[in-house]
Parts: sequence; structure tokens; C-alpha cells
Amino acid sequence: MAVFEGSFTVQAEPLRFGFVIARFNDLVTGKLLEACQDCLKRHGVDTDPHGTQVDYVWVPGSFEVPLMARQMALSHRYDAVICLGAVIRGQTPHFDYVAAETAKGIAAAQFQTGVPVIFGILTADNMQQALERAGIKGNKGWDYAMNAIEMGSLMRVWRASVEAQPYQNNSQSLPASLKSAMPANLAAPPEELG
Ligand code: INI
Repeated sequence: MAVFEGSFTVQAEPLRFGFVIARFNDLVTGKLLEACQDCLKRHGVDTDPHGTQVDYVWVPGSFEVPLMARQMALSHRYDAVICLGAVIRGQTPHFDYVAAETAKGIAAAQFQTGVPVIFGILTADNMQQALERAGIKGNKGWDYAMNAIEMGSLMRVWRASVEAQPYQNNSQSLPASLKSAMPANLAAPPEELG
């Protein structure tokens, strides 16, 4: 058996990241983005939008984030997609809808595509609390970038191992009772889902 882990050291083959950033509350999302970029840069990633490692997509609000995150993940251009948003209670009576649908949508994008999609959506009771988590007391953006590096590199390690033993051979080695219980969409590699 084996242990699979992501790594934070610069790799021979550079990781690629896609950002989806909500403009709503951009005072907060801009600060989250700055910390993400700082973290990625310090881990050897070229964050220049004209470079080859990072793309940036801006959307109106957090509610629109999952749609773009899913599209970006489906493109298979990225090792991980990082979603940034700030949903603040008190600014709107539909806080609960926006927060819940954004979380569900991001989880679905990740499960449906097999690409790590980082949940960088801050939920806070007020702007003060949001800003405290986006620069005043600390910045969650740094953590989101670390999560993206770890998951992106873990998936490369995982795929390299799976490629050494092709997926179909793995499923053929399963007992017949498990194979027949496996839904068709799980019996295919994630790349074939769409
Ligand atoms: N979008 C946010 O990202 N944060 C919020 O706090 C927020 N509030 O408070 O309403 C918000 N609303 C906009 C929403 O995300 C959509 O852009 C809009 O409903 C159009 O679909």
C-alpha cells in the first residue's frame, strides 16, 4: 500500500491555477486575492496574467462563482481552481441563499470534474469581521493558496500512480460484486465526465 501527499516545494513541471473572483465586496475579495498571489509567488508560481501558470476570471458575485469554476475545471487547463468571494450577513436578506448555493455549487464543480476547487468564500456577520479575516488580523487568502498547491500537487502524484496501473485494470481487479455496484460515472476516469 502507499501514502499519497501533496508537496509545497517547487516542482519540475509547474502547477497551473485558475482564479474565479467575485466583484461583489471587492474590498474583501481583492485582499484575499493579494494574499493568494503572495503565497503562490513565494512558492515559485508565476502569477502574471500574461504568463503560463495563472488565469483570472472575474464574475459579478459569489452566486456566479460556481458556474465559472465548473467551466474552468472542465477545461482541464488547471491543477486547481481557486474561488474567492465574500458573503456578508446584514448586507442582504438573501445572505443564506447566496452562501448556501455558492457552497453547494463549488462542491458540485469539484465532484463533477475531479479537479480540486478551493472554497475561498468568506462568510461573515459584517464588513469588519470580513476585513479582519482578509488582512487586518490575518488573511485567509494565504490558506486558500496553500490548499490549492497541496491539492494540485496531490492530484499529480495520484494520477502518476494511477497511470502506472491503468484505471480499467484497477476496476477489473475489484470483486465482481463491487464492480456491479459501481455507478457508470464512477467506473470511468474523471476526464471522461462532462
Ligand atoms: N454576492 C456576494 O458575493 N456577496 C454578498 O454578500 C452578496 N449579497 O449580500 O447580496 C452578493 N450578492 C450578489 C449575488 O452573488 C449575485 O451576484 C446576484 O444575486 C446576481 O445573481
